Amino acid sequence: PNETGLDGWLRYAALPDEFVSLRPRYSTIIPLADNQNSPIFTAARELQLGLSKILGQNISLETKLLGSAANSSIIVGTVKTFLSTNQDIHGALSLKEDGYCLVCKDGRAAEIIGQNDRGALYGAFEFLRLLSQNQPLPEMRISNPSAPIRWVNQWDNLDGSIERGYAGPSIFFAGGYVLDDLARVQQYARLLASVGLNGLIVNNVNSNYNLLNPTNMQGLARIADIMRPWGVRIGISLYFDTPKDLGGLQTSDPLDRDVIAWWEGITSELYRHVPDMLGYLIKANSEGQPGPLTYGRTLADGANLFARALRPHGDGVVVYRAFVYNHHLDESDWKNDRANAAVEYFDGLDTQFEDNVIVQIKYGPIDFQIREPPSPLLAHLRKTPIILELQVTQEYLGQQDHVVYLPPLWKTIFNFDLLVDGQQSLVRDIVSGQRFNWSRSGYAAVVNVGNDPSWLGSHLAMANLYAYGLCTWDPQQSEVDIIQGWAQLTFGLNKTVVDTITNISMASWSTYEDYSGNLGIQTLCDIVTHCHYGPSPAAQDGNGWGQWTRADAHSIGMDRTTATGTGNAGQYPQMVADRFECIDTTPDELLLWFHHVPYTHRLKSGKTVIQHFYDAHYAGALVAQTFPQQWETLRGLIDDDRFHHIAFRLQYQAGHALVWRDSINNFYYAKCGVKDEHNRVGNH
Ligand code: GCW
Repeated sequence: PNETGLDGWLRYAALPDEFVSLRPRYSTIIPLADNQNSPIFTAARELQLGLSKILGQNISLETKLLGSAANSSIIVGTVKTFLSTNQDIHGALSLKEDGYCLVCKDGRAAEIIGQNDRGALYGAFEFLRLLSQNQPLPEMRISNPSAPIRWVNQWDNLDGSIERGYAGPSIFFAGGYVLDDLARVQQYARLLASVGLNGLIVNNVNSNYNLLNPTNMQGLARIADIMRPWGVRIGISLYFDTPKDLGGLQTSDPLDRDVIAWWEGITSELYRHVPDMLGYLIKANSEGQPGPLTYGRTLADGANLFARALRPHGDGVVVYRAFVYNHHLDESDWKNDRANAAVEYFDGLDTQFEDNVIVQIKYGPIDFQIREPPSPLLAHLRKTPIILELQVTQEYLGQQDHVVYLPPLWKTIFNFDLLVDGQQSLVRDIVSGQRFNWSRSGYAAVVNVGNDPSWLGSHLAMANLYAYGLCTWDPQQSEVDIIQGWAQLTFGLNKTVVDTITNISMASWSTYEDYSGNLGIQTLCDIVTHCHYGPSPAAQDGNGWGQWTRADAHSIGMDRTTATGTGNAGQYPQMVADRFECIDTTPDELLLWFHHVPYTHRLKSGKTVIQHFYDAHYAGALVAQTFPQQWETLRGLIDDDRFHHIAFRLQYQAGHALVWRDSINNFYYAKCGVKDEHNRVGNH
């Protein structure tokens, strides 16, 4: 058996005999499609594979409906192809893009009807998921995604390295070119499709113009060809100065006629290679990258340049990142605040973008911290649709060496009510397009898989990729259900296994927050060496990045109020702004994000800030010590390879949690001199 992890949660482990005997025997699988490359055929082949592994049934594929055999067949197709065979498909007519309808008749035959061919594939994966989990098959189930855009962003470089990748080199590139062997890319597309993800940006937002050389264009075509049968379309990140640096032009000014013509040419060339390209992702005027501001133009001028070049070629979009800020910010000015940057830079631009521009916004105003409020920019764009950017890669969150199951963090953002115009405006309803009537909006997550057999460097971290797909499909799905389902698919149905993985995962985010940065102070990891790993509270001030805590001998926290601080609280809609403006109505977990207070300030919990720091660090480190012990109970219940791989990481994490605890506690004790009520800190 393959226990290396390449199949991730798609292992299709055999069900125990007593369960298999209760399942129907299927006679045939019938894909209703003409084109062998259609995801409908992929669905049929996947069903064939899954049924042979899960139920031990070897079932043939037929391309025609065969009279009475249809009674025990699994038929997979789209609304259109079902209608063309004159079948009654009742409920499926109301499906949304990418949605599917599962109909399992009398427990014998099954129909999997996609709104489009991707939907058919998603329905097939759902069917196989239910079988693997030994759940009953539904008489009829309709399922639609919450948003049309459900993408991943790779931060892969042409040389094969991966920015913020923790699992070996790229599966896409090496030595400046697209790899010859793209077998892993196909396996990756399968994983993405299985959780409803439909797009992928292939290369790092810190992009390299050589991506557009002729050899790499052919390489992009090969990547697109491999992913297409899985319903995953590709797009690319562009380097703004490519006209100058690759095209030999004098400028990359977005309003220059030659520059415009140059991008039009490149875009046509790209569409010749990738006819269904998603479009472009642009990081510009950010962290030293060139952009329209370099040429005295607006961000909208920059985005519209690409939007117009894409327009003649179909439904391509420009995704323009809102991550624009000055990374040489002066901390001595108490009004300066990186968290204000996105709203300031995009001020007044909402109506200036072409209608195929989408703005991609990181979930928080700074940068993927352990806890942030939602970005205020999420409440400012009404006409321009958005993509919410998450990270599956755990850049600041332990880099896959610490287990941090992310949906509980994501839910704090999805469920946040921004109260735009005083009306309910949950972030998830803004992102879905519902709140402002957008037809194309959704989610992207940075997913830095590498060629390690575990994909992310840790088997447990794969729960976050699985969960990301399920959350974009339905952001209201319970995070407990998601982790239980993932554990069953990945490790089998044993209850101890599922419960233990669920317990560790559900405790993991708050545990990591407890032993890293509390009360909204940010993660407190090393930002000086730029590695973003391990405790380094001193690094949080005196840097140009604007990731500050303003900790001195007496007080700590960013004053982001309008009255006395940076005014960031005032960037939120009025009712939210009022809440964050005032200490009494700011929740404890975001206190230091919005307020600068003495270490002895009392929280709503009754504890002082500094005592909370001390206690949380002891509590978090203590919980981390239980992870290896809990895991130990699974010895012999799962395969040895993965057991040891995870045991090793949890043991390491338990140790590193102690390093975190003592580094942070000793640092703040040395700064403020306030004693720990329980006499633990400073007594070593
Ligand atoms: O989180 C920061 C990372 C950079 C990254 C940047 C971005 C790709 O530290 O590595 O660059 O954000 O999102 O553009």
